[in-house]
Amino acid sequence: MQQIFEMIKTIAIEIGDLIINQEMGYTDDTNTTGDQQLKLDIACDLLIEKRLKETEIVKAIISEEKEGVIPCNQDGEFTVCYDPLDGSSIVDANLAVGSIFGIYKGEPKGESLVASAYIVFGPRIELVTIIRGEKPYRYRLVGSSWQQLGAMSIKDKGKLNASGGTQKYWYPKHKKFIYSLFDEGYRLRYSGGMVPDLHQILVKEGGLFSYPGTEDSSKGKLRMLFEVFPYALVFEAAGGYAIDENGKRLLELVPEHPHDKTPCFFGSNYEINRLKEAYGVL
Ligand code: P6P
Repeated sequence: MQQIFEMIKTIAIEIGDLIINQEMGYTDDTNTTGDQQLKLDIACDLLIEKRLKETEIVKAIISEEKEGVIPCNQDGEFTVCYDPLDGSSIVDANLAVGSIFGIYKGEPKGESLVASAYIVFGPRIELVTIIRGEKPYRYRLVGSSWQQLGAMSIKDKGKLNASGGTQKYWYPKHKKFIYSLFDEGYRLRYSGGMVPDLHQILVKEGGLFSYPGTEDSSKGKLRMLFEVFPYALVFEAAGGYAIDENGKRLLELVPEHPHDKTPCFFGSNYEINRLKEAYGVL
């Protein structure tokens, strides 16, 4: 697994350069999910594809920006599903964005996720890696070397409420629940980039990130293989919880299609129990 993590460190530095130097602007293309693609999306996707093909233990890759499975190394062991630059549409506002990697052994699904990693491109470049059964570790790029900042953990209760989705389309039970947290004094911390928004809850050791099903999109917006499962592994290993709208562990879900989405809730014990109560799945 370290071979993949080391390559992701190389990818982090190279994407950091692309974010600074790559010409912005949209292409005429859209990805499988129908999102219009930025030239930066394409550049990051091609870079990651190239680097993962050079990584012997990678058997195949699936990108959020492309349809289908791309074969890499015949003797490889792992399938890497990745979102090359999540939140790229907010780069023009100079907000933090990130890259997300799910490392699967066998058919990609929640239970075959054996490791994950994410890179945060913010005021500093940071990386979190995790192997199933171990703690998540946080690293920061200092000059050209990576400084390990220790294991990440989540407390029983936090203070942050990262509430995603268009409020106009929230189901009444979700709106009532989210506002009940604000009535308890939770602070809204939501940038529209799931990587920095989830990283903040992990670094601040608690809170809730929610991207629910909504009246205009019953399965929400976030994709299981590239976004949801990798973070579910991090949150559970840090002592938090990661569930869907039925109170089921996200890592028990099986997508029918590689780009399938799911409502998702990540957070501390207290907030997740409050959500289960509000959704009637306690
Ligand atoms: P909304 C970015 O496009 C993204 O996929 C995630 O990074 C983020 O959490 C979500 O969309 C934001 O979506 O509907 O809240 O603006």
